[in-house]
Amino acid sequence: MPKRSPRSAIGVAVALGLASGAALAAGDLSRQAPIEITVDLGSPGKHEFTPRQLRLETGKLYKLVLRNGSSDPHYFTSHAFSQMVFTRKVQVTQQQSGKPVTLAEFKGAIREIEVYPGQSAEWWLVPIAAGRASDLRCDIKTADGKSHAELGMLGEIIIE
Ligand SMILES: [Cu+2]
Repeated sequence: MPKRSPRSAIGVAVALGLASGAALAAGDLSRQAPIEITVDLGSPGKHEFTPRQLRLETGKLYKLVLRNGSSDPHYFTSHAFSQMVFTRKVQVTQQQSGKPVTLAEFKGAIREIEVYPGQSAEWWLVPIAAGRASDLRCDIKTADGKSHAELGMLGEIIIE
């Protein structure tokens, strides 16, 4: 067995230290404690996103709660946003005996979520690119043929 000199042992320790430091810096960004942001999709009699502008930062985990308290279904659609985020999961939960119970989890790239009246969905995601997604909209049509977007259901997501 070759004898290792003290000098090379230090070299190995430094190399290992650098390697584990790099691993810590990278880590699994999708396993952080999430920052929760709630977006209201419509409100009784109004087709709008509240807030209509979201600001997120790259590298942080967000739990985007899409809550529909209105009496119409609504979409949360932004092709640009979908290209700038990594989706950990989309989750649907339900209150059962006062506790939230997860009904389903969806994994993989998400482009659009529809939330039914009185329901909500959680989009867990990590923004990976900075930019401005100005195409947030709901394209559901009302009885007279106008889309909710035409009635003002538009929004913007800024990732810094
Ligand atoms: Cu809508």
